[in-house]
Amino acid sequence: MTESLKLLFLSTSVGQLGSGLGGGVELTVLNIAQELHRRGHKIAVVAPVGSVLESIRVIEITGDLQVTAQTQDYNASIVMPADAVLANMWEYARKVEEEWDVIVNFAYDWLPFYLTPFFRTPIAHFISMGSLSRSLDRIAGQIAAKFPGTIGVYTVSQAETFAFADECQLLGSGIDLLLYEFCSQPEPKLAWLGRIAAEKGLEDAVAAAKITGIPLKIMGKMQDEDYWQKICADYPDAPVEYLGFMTTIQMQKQVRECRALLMTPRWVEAFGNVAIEALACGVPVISYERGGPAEIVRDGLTGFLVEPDSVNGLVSAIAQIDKIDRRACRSQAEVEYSLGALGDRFEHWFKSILNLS
Ligand code: HBI
Repeated sequence: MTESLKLLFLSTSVGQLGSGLGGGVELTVLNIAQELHRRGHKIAVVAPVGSVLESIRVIEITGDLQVTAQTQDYNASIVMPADAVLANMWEYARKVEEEWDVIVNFAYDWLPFYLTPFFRTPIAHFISMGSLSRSLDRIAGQIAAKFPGTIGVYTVSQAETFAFADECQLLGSGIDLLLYEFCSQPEPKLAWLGRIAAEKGLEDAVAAAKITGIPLKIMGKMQDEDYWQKICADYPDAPVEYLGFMTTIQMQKQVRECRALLMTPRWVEAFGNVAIEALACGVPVISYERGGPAEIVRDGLTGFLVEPDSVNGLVSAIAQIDKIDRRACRSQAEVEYSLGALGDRFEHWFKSILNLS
């Protein structure tokens, strides 16, 4: 048993943990907090008021949520609301920093990076998306140079969107496999999971459902209502159903019965937690060969990688989906994406920052 570390996590700033507004990083924060807590480390998570994180201690902070980075222009100025919850979260961290061994930032925002040199306690930054803004690229590059080894990312393709790719610790992701039940006999339906927003390319999955006539079950946070309404107007008779934002248990009950998960990222998806959630249920993943999913899916073995933005590519992959052995999907999740493997990578990262490993 290694000595236990005291780790203060500062959450994403765009929504309460549990709301789905924080997308995949919400699951990442929960899984890492739970796994490191299980190993005996002391964990607390600072997050916007209203956040819930199962059995993990949450310190709730009031204030205005941050504007989401992916809706801003690359050259946009840094936006800070008047009573920014992000600033209030870091004001709290400044007050208590002496009580912690490492402060871990999960917000994709300029401020935590800017504040880093003013703190005595080491700060680890987990960057949860690819390059989206000049201001973040610049400040994160400065921190990567000044504090080597303190920047963590999910995947190689995500790191490569930044000039400081070589300085990034590759941490991947992982899930609690006990929550996902293998299904060997799927029903004739497909799944699409994720925030309903333009960067996720949902319209292509809807188009593929229309062409194949196979019902598509859509689950995830309704982030951009206008975007969804436009899809419904463009594809009025596509066999699709929006099931809303669900808990992991509810979501996997639906997904496990599907013949495949469709992933249609328009952007460089940093990881794609939904891909490993599907694999854990034995569900093959059909994804554009772009970003994180391209590093997860074993083409022809646990799903298919398709030419990016090609609806016809999705359609021909769907036609071959029975070639995939669903047990191979589950075993890939077990071998590569367990909580234990994830916990090892993060524990090693924190200890290397403290020069303990
Ligand atoms: N935008 N400004 C900002 N800050 C975040 O922490 C943030 C975001 N957009 C999306 C997001 N976080 C998460 O949904 C992704 O990191 C997964």
